[in-house]
Amino acid sequence: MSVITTWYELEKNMCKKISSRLLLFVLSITAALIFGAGFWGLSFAQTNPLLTGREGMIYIPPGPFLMGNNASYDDQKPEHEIYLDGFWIDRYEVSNAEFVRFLVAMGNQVEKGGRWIELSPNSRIREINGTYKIEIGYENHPVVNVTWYGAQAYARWAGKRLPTEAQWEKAASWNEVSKKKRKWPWGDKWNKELLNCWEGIHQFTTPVNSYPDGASSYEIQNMAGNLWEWCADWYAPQYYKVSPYKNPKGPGKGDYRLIRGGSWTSYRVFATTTYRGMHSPGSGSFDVGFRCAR
Ligand SMILES: [Ca+2]
Repeated sequence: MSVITTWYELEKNMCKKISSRLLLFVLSITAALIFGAGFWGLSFAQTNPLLTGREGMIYIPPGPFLMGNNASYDDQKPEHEIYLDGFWIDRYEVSNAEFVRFLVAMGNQVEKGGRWIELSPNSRIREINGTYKIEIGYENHPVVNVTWYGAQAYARWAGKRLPTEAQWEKAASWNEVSKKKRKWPWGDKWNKELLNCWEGIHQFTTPVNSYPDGASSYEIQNMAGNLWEWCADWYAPQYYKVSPYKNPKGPGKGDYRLIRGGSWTSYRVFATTTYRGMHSPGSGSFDVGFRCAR
């Protein structure tokens, strides 16, 4: 051990100690940050692999799934296995706040004879002095009165598209673990407390993130109730008899587009995961909204 004999040596020695401590401190902080980030990234991915990647969207893995219901209306027959590629779908219905951002950017354009959204009294959005305002308290409620063309235009603007009917049904009904489908998103037992429908509390819409206990197995919310949701496909009652096995996209033409999941105005049968509703694409409604896929 060296003996410090002068102030100069003492000072030099202390500087060395401080520098090495500082270096050690910086190194340990860096290591902690790297390790910590890795740890949280890993644990996040492990606890919920479906929620990684894209804000507000959930990944539905590729694979076969059973579509339709032999125990229900004729247009849901026959039950048939189809295969879907993996896809992303919005966890929530599109909200008034989201749709207003689109209106501000694009305006409320006319397509196929009608405005993208009908700003009638049912809508919580108002056009005031050339801009769009939402009635206070309804920002996070799902947007109503949007035509199919308006929903499609929003999806395109957002870099997304409308889900196909098959994608919607898989996201609402399929359970990856049991490889079985559910009658309602949460399971096979009816429970009016798990959705916004006519049989429960039905005072118009509820926020898009309401009823988390009624979510599908993929944790997608309000697929049953709140609002019917536009799908990309034309409606044809006989389509399941001729549907292709891989990624069906519906018939090439029709008069009505599919809507799915029932709404705040619906009884339980319309809120099932297999019920096929239809609506004229050029008109919106106070009980029809949408979510996007990609
Ligand atoms: Ca819904």
